[in-house]
Amino acid sequence: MELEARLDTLTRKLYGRPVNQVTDQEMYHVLLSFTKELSDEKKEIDGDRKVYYISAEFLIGKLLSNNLINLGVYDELEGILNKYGKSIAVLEDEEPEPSLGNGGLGRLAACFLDSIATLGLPGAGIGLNYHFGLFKQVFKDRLQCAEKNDWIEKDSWLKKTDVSFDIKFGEGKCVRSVLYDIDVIGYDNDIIKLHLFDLEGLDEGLVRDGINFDKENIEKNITLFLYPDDSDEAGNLLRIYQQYFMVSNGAQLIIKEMKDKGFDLHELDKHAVIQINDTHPTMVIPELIRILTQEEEFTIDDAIAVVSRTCAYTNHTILAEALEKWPLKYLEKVVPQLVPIIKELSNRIKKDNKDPKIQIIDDEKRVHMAHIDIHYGFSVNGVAAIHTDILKNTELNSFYKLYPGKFNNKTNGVTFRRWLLSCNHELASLLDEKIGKDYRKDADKLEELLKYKDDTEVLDKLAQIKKHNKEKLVAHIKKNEGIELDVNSVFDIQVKRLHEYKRQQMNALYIIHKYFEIKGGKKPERPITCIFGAKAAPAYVIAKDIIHLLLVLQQIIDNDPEVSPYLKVVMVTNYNVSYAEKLIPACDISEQISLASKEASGTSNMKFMLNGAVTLGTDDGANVEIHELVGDDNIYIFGVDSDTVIKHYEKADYVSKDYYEKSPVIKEAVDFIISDEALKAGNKENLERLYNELINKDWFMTLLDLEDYIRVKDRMLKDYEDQERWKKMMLTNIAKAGFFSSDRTIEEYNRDIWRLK
Ligand code: 26V
Repeated sequence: MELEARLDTLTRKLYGRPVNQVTDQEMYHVLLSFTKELSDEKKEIDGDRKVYYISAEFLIGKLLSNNLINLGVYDELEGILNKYGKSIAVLEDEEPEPSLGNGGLGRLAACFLDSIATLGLPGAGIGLNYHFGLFKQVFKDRLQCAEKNDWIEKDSWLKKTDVSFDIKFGEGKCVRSVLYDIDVIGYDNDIIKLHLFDLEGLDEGLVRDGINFDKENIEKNITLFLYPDDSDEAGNLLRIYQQYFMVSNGAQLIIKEMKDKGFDLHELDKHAVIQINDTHPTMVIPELIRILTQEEEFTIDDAIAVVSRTCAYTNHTILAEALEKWPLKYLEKVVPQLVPIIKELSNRIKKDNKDPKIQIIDDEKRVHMAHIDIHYGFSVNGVAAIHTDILKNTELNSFYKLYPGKFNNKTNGVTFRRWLLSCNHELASLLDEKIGKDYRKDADKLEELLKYKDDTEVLDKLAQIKKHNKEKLVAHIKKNEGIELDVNSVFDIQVKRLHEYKRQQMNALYIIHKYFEIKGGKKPERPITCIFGAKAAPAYVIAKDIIHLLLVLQQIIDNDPEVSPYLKVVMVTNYNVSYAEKLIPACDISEQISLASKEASGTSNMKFMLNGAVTLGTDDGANVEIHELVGDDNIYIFGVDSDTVIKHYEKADYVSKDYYEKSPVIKEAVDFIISDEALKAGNKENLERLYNELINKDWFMTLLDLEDYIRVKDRMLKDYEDQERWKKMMLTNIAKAGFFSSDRTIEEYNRDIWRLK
C-alpha cells in the first residue's frame, strides 16, 4: 500500500478519525506506531561474529525524524503531512527526549549504533533503561536545580521482550531483570537492537522531592536514575549495583545468544566481541569468567584466555578523578562472587610484575577498573590522536611498555544523519544540489564542496542558510527562555557538560572583560551573543558556582543599557540533544576551549564544523585533527600546548595568583566576580568560593590562557566582519568535516578491533 493510504488507515484505526482531524499529539502517536511498523518489516542484521557495545549511557535523542530519514520516507511523509497543515518537526515536539546519558560518551555510543547499522554490521548495544535518566535542569534564583525527568510514556520506542534474568548480589539480594529493546535503523539498511535492561519491581514511588530517593532500597531502585550522586557511600554503592546489574544481564544475554546459535563457548571470541565503553562495564570481564568457570565447566585458565580475546576497552578520559577505583570492601558487599576472581586476576599480574602503577588491587585495597580492562582485554583505544598519544606516553605509559600492540587510536566521529541531514535540512539540500547525495554514505565526498570556494552564489547561500538557522534558534529561545536575541549579532556558543577543565569560567571572564571595554567606550563592531548550555553534576559545587556566575552576568548585562546593545549572555535551560540540534546549525563561533591535554576528543567540535561554524579552541582532543584538516587559516587556536600543560603538572609550578597579580586585565576580570555589582545580583557564598578557587587553585589553569584567549577571540570577531573571508572559512570547515563521520570511525573499529566482515 502506498504511504499516504497506510497512514490514513492507521490514523483511523487508532483514533477513528482521518489525518486532518487528529491533534498533533495524536498524530505523533500515529507516526510512532507507523515507524515501528516500518521497522518491523526490516530484518535484524546478522552474521557469524557480532559486536556487543556495552555502555552505561546511550544518549539517543528523539528518534522520530531520524528513523524516518534512515527509513528513506522522511521527504515523502513530510509532503503528505504538509497537505494537512502538519510537519514532522512540529510533531516531534510531542516526543519526550530519552534521558539516558550525561554527554559526549553517551552520545558517541548512540552515533556508533547508527553507523554500525548503516554499515550493515552485526551488532547490538547493551545498557540500562533508567526511568528518570539524567535530571532535568531548571534555574531558580540564578542557581541550578535538578528535577526528575519522567521521559518514558506508555507508548514509546521501547519494545518489551520476554528476556529476563536473575541477578544475584551480596547479602542474599536477588533481583530479576526485564529487557526492553529499541530498534536502531540503519540509513538505507536493516536494523540492530539497543538492549536496555530494566529492573522488574522497580518502584518509582521511592523518589521524593526533586531527584532525592532512597538509595539503599536496591531491590527497587537500580534503574531509577543515571549515576546518582556519587559524593556519598550509598551513591557509590548504588553505582556498583547498577554496573553489575548491567554487565551480568549483558553477559547472560551474550552467552544465551551464543548457545542459541549453536556456537561453542570455547570459541566465544570467534563469534562475539565486547567493546567496553569506558570503565563502567568493566565487571563484564570477571562476570564472564565467573559464569564460564562456575556454570560451563571451564578451567580458570581457559575462561581467562577466551574472555581476554573477546573484550576490548575504550578509554575516554585522562582525568584521574574520573578513572574508577572501587574500594575492595564495596565490591565485597555488592558482588562478593566476583571478588575471588578479581583477586586471582590481580595476583596473576603481581606475580610477574611488581610495578605499583599497573596493579589491579593497590596498597590501599582499591580496585582499578581500567587496569582490569587493559590486562585482560585485547585492545585499548583512545578517542583522538592526541589523547591516544598521551595515554601511550604519559598516563598509561607503564601499560604501553608492557603491551604496545594492544594500544590503538580511534578518533571519534558523529553520525551525519542526525547532525547534518536531520538538524540542517537546508544545508543538506544545498549539498545534494551541488555535490550530489553520495556524501550521505561516503562522507569524504564532502570535499567536493571545495570546488565552490570562490563561487559567490554558493558562498552567499551558505550565509543565508546560517541566517535562517539563527532565525529559527532565536524563535526557539524566545519561546523556551522568554529571551529576545539579535539575529544580526555574532552567535558565539559553548555547549557541553559543565566542568572546570572545559573552562566555561574562562569564557565568563572574557565576557566580563568585554563588559569593561564597552563601559569604557570601546564598543564591538557588531553585537556579540554568548550562548551557553550546560548541566553540572548535582554534587559538583564549583561547577554550579560557574553556572551561577553566568546567570549573574546574564542579568547584570541585560539590566545595563550601556552594555546590552552590544553584548548578550544567555544560558539556555536543560541543554540536551534536542537543544543541540537547534543550537549547532545556528552557530558562528564554536567554543572548544578546554585546557590542552584534558579533553579526550570532544564531539560537538565536529558537529559545529560540519554545520559551518568556525572553531575557537585550544590544540586539544579532536581540535588538533580539525586544525590539521582545515589549516591555520580556517581555525582560531590559542593557549599553551599539551606538553607545556603536562610539564606544569609534573613540576607543580603553576601558580594562578602570579597571573592574577601580574596582569591588570586578568585582575580586573577576576575581581569583578566579587564586586558590589556582582554581589548585588548574585550570592556571596557562590561567588566568593569561585573567586577563591580561581586565585588560589585554578587546577585547570584558566588564568594561564586567558590573555591569549582574549587576543585570539578579538581577532576572530574582527575577521567576522570580513564576511567574504568568513564564508570561505565556513565552506572549508564543512568540506573538511568528512573525516569526522562516525561511519569512518566504525569502519576503523571494525578493521582493527572487531573484524566482523
Ligand atoms: C567524568 C567525571 C566523573 C567524576 C568527576 C569528574 C569527571 C570528569 C570527566 C568525566 C568524563 C568521563 C568520560 C567521558 O565522558 N569522556 C568524554 O568522552 C567523549 C567521547 O569519547 C569525549 O569526546 C570527551 O572528550 C570525553 O570527555
